[in-house]
Amino acid sequence: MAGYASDWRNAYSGTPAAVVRPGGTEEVAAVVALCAEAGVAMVPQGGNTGLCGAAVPDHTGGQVVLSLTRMRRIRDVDLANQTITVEAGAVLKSVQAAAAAAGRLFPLSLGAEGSCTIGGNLATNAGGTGVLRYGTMRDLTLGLEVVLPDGRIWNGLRGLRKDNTGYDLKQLFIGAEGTLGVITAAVLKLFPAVRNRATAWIALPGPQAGIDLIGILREQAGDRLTGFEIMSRQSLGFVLRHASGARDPFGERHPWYALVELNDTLPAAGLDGVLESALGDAIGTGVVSDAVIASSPAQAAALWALREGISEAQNHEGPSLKHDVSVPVSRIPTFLARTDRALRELVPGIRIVTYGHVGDGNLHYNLSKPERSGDAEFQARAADLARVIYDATSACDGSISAEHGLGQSKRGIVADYKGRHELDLMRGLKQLFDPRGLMNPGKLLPD
Ligand code: FAD
Ligand code: 2HG
Ligand code: ZN
Repeated sequence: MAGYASDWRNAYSGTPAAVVRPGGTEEVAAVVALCAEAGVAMVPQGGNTGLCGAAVPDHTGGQVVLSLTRMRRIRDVDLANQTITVEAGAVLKSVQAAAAAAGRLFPLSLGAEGSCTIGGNLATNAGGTGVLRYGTMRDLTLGLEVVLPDGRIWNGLRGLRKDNTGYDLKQLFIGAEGTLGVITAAVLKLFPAVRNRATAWIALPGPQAGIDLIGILREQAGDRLTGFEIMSRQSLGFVLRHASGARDPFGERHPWYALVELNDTLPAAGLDGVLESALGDAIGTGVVSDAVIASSPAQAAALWALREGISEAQNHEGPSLKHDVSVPVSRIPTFLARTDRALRELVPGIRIVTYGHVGDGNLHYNLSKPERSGDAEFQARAADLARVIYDATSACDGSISAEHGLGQSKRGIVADYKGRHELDLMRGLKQLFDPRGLMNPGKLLPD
């Protein structure tokens, strides 16, 4: 059962009572009904790539892991309706491939796409690198099929873009981290296939320049701006040190970098020209220090690998204290300047690995220990460091979890950053859906 008992990073582990792998919705319902009858807690699990311990059971030996990974069928592709209906255990990459085979795009894209599942993407409201243009999983979902905590099946598999018949129940299960029921299938939106892309790696003097560049690109490329990722030199440095074949696109070091992607559905959209002209203007005004535009899909993939490799590379540098925050885009430069300073005062020599989906205001503000410091010594400071980051996030009207969720890691501390009435309503919903508290207990909600 080892693969189901701990997460991708081995940061969280537990002791399952059993691992159950149903092959269809009726089987999920039967398992859930049996667990409910016996009063046994359940932990829904997909690809187990989550980063906050939400898919891992506790240590009591009393929780059943309910793995959806056998349920991976593509049930339907409806081209006229621009939808795809898939089972919850389908791996994201296979859903992207099924859409492509039908001449369409399913736009959710993230580093774990070869292993994470649609059920996990829904339960965490996954974001990733295409949110700027296509939105998060909430925006990409039209309908759900869910097994409720008592074993009843709710068939909400409606492929409708308009439906004003009351509360939008599917949105409650999205982002619920498996605490309200088990998602077994979903109707997802498809988009026209992308036929033209332009990708650039850009050197920036600082985060403010990144924000200015987003403005220039929005003005000149409109909604062709699909991805805008930012990375500090520290983040790129880890990738260059640990990822095989990684190469710095520039001869000299720069403090910050951006990775930009434009896309279009027209084959001859001339995106390289649009990007070249916008970057030329940005270089002229000192917003951008240097830039390279990928001249082939292989080169674009190599640039994306530098970005996607940060998470893995940081694992080689000892414990990575992850903070997945969002603040309004306009406040990012001030937020970073103040918080970087406060963190360095608290732990001199700390290595701050800042990167992420800055176009969405979402930063992965991850911390590595100072060179030559011990793992345990650094871990002992984790709570103090998190407090500095979350207080600063809150002061900027931000969120302490932009995309990974609360799971085990942030469920306690969230109580300090959400209003009492909001938490009361959340607890009320949990009580309504799962009065006996059997669905993924110990996750998301504070005690
Ligand atoms: P799991 O880890 O198995 O589960 C996650 C949560 O969903 C748990 O609470 C679990 O109980 C619940 N769950 C799973 N399946 C179901 C179901 N069928 N019904 C109800 N609840 C269910 N996330 C982002 O948002 N953006 C990123 O860019 C991103 N990049 C990543 C890069 C790497 C290298 C890694 C390792 C992770 C990344 N993640 C990212 C985090 C993670 O991949 C996502 O949260 C993903 O959506 C989790 O999917 P999963 O199938 O692995 O879910
Ligand atoms: C990403 O954007 C992921 O690369 C993972 O959300 C971030 O590992 C992390 O902290
Ligand atoms: Zn991310």
